[in-house]
Amino acid sequence: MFPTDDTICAIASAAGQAQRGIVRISGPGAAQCLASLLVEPVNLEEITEPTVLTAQIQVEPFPPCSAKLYFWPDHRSYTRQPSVEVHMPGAAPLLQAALNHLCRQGGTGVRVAQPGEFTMRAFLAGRLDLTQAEAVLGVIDAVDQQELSVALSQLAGGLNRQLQALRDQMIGLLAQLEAGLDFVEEDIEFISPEQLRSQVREVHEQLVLILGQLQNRLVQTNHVRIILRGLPNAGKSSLLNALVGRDAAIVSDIAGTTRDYVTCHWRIGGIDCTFIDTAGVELNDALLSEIDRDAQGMTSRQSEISHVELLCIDGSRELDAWEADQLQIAPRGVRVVVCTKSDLPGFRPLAAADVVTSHTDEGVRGLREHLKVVLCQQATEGTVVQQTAARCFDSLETATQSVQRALELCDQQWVEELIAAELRTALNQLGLVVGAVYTDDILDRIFSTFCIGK
Ligand SMILES: Nc1nc2c(ncn2[C@@H]2O[C@H](COP(=O)(O)OP(=O)(O)OP(=O)(O)O)[C@@H](O)[C@H]2O)c(=O)[nH]1
Ligand SMILES: [Mg+2]
Repeated sequence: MFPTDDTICAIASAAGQAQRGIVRISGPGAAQCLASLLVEPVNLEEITEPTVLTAQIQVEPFPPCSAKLYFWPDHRSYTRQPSVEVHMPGAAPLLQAALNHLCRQGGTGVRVAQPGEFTMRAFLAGRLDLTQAEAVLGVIDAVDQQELSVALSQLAGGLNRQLQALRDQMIGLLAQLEAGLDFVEEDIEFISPEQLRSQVREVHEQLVLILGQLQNRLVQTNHVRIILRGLPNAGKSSLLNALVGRDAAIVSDIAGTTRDYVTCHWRIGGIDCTFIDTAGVELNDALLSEIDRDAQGMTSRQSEISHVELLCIDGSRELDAWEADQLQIAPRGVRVVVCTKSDLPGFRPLAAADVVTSHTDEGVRGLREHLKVVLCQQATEGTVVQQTAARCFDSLETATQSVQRALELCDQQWVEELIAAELRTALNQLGLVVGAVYTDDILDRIFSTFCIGK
C-alpha cells in the first residue's frame, strides 16, 4: 500500500485544452509546496482556516501568471491532510512544469501521486467509505444524466447510510445474543425469540432489497439470465420454444422431460439474454433418482445466478401448494408470473399474471412485450455505481444467505450461538463492502482504476 505521510501532487484537471487547469497537493508539506510557487511571499503559518488566495505564481521556464490558490491548512480537506489546489491557466506545458517544480522545489519527499491516491487518502482518513470512493469514479465516468445521478447519490452516502444502519442493527442484535449466551446460567433473557425473529427478518428484507439493486445494476452490462421455473409439465419448455420461435428444448406430455437445464440465447429490446429452461421442481426428494436429484440441484444453482425468473404455472389445473407458496415468497430478483395453456378448457388465470398459450406465436406476443419492458426498466433503474455492484455482489449475497440461515434457525431452540455465528459472517461481509475490513489487494483493485489526480 502507498504511504500516507509524504506529500503528493498531481494535475487534477482533464487532459486537453482548457482555460483553467488544476494542480492538487496533499500531505504534510502542502504549505511548503504552495510557498515555493508564490512570487510574493505570504505568511502561510498565520492561515488557520481553509482560505482562497489570488496571487502571482511562477514556475520555470515560464513568466509569472495569476492563480487562485485554495489552501486547507489542517484536516478540513478532502484527504484530511494539509492540502492545496492551484487553479491556474490550463496550458498543458505550464501544468506539467508546475508539477516538476513542486517535485524539485516543494520540499523533501514531494512526489507525483499514483492513480486514485487522493481518494485513497480520503478513504483511509475515514472521510469516505469504499462505496463512496467508487462513486467518485462513477461521477467522473458517468456518460449520461442517469449514471451521474446514481453516482452522486452514492457519493452523498446513499448506499453507505443503508449499509451502516444495517450493520448497526446487526451489531446490536449480536450484542444482545452474546450477552444472553454469557449469562445463560442465570436465565436472563436479553431478547425474546419474537423480537429476535422480527429483527433478523427485517435485516434479511433490507439485504434482499440491496442485493436486488446490485443485481439490477449488473443486468445493465452483463448478459441477462432469465430462468423458466415451475412444476413438471407446466409448459416451460413449450414456452421457451414459443418465445424464441424455434425448437430449442424437447417438449412432451411426460412429466420430467427436461432433466438437465437447456440454455438458449435471445436478444430482446437491444438486450442480450440467455433463457434457462430447467427441470420441473420435484417436491418429494425421497422418490428422486440420483440423476433427478442432480437435476434439481442444477435448477437451484441456475436460479441463484439468474436475474429474472419466469414462474410458469399451468392455468388449466388447480393451483398446487408449492405454487401457492412461491407466490407468497418475495423473489430474489425480478419475477414474472406466467399462466400457461390458456387455450385449454377450464383455464383460469391468476391475478397479475401473464397469460400465454405456447401453441401460437400470437399466444406469447404479450409476454414478449412485457419482458421487453421489464428488461428495459432494469437497464435504467440502477441505483448503485457499476464498479460497486461488481465488487460487492458476492459479499452481499453471502451476507444475505447467512442472515437467511439465521432466520431459519430462529424457529428452533437453543441455537442462539449458531444464529450469532451467521450474523458475524454477514457482518464481516458487509464490513468488506463498506471498507471497515479491507486488504491491500482490495484497495489496489479499486484505486488503480482511477485516473491520476483523483
Ligand atoms: N394446450 C396446450 N398444451 C401445452 C401448452 N404448453 C405446453 N403444453 C403441453 O404440456 C405438456 C408439457 O409441456 P412442456 O413444455 O414439456 O412442459 P415442461 O414444463 O417443460 O415439463 P418438464 O420438462 O417435464 O418439467 C406437453 O404435452 C405440451 O404440449 C399450451 O400452451 N397449450
Ligand atoms: Mg421441459
